[in-house]
Parts: sequence; C-alpha cells; structure tokens
Amino acid sequence: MYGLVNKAIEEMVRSHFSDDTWEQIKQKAEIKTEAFVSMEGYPDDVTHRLVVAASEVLELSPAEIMHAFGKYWVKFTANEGYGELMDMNGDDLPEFLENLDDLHARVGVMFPKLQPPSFDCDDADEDALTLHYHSEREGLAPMVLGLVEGLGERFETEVDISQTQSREEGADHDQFSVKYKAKCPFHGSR
Ligand code: 1DX
Repeated sequence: MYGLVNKAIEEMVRSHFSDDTWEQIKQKAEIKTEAFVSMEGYPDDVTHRLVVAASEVLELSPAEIMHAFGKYWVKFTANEGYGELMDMNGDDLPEFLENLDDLHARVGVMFPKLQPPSFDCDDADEDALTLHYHSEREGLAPMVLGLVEGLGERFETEVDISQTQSREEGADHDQFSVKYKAKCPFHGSR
C-alpha cells in the first residue's frame, strides 16, 4: 500500500498517544525505515505488522485498531491534501459511497500502483443502503466500519453500520447494512 496509509497510522498513534508509543510500535513491527513516503509503495506486510504491533502495545484487538484507523483515515486524508478529492465525491453519505470507485479511479490515474477496493451500493433509500465491499486484501472489513463512521462525522450524519456478510465466514464478499440520518436536514440530505 502507498506510504500515505502507514503515515496515517503513525499520525493516529502520535496524536492519540505519544511519540514514544509510536517508537515502541515501530520497533516491535521491525520497521527499519526512518520515515514513510506518502507516494511510495510499501509491501502490505509493513502495514499488517504495524497493526499487529499497535494491537500489542496498546492492548487493543487488531479489529479495534482497524476500526479506529478507518475513522481516522477520513479526517487524515482530508487534511493531507485530498480534501478537494473528497469534496468532489459527493454531498452526502450515500452519494459519497456510491461514488467511491470513481474516487479510487481518479487516484489510480496518478498513482498506478494503487490496488483500490470496490464498493457497490444497492437497496438505497432515504435512510438505509446495503454496501458491498470487494478488496484484493483480506481482513480489512473492520476498517470499513470505521471508514463509514468517519464519513458520518464528515457529513454530520448519524450512522449505524453492521456487517451482514463476511468473507472470513465463507461469503463471496463482505457486506454491510448502513443506516443513516442527517443531523441537520438541510445538510447532507437529497
Ligand atoms: F469509505 O480494501 C472513504 O495503496 C471510504 O484494499 C473508503 O492500494 C474514504 F498519493 C493518495 C495516495 C498516494 C490518495 F498515492 C491514496 F499515496 C485514497 C485518499 C482513498 C483518500 C486504497 C488506500 C488503496 C491505499 C481499503 C482501505 C484498502 C477507501 C484504504 C480507503 C478515500 C484507501 O478513502 C483495501 C493502496 C489516496 C486516497 C481516499 C486506499 C490503497 C475509502 C476512502 N482505502 C493514496
């Protein structure tokens, strides 16, 4: 994955915990690189090791780390130069989710090593939709929970997301039920 992902993990740990905690995690994950470069590709294994090490140092499950990280990613990328990319992608939660593949396509033009996941929405109505998530990577479903909750914060929308199908349990792909309600009906409703 692009270094931007590892940098986001680093920033999440440094801001929520401390520089010292980050050094501990980095050491445990056996990361020799001094600093991650956003636009450089890194093996997925580096990210996996960071999540496992963070889970040991912070005494949280890997799923909890991924969940928190998904939420953090939405804020982090918005502040890291990708706010406009996000702004362009939709004015409310369901529209944003519907357009996620286009967002990844735009990023992929500039960064060809991107291995984007694919998101599909169906059964969308005023207050709920079914979200289908396809990825080449395994084990990232807990992150999707956080990503969608992060989008809820971004659009000031109450979100209730639960996983309804799991690839880990033999399903063809991960599937989620997403319920939402804009807190201010003049923002983020269609
Ligand atoms: F709901 O499933 C909201 O490296 C969502 O495989 C979901 O393959 C927002 F410059 C620049 C760059 C860089 C910008 F090249 C990425 F470095 C991408 C910014 C997406 C904002 C996907 C990150 C593939 C890296 C799923 C988890 C991975 C998608 C991560 C979240 C908006 C993004 O993101 C999987 C890679 C961006 C960039 C967004 C992702 C790779 C998402 C979301 N993905 C790199």
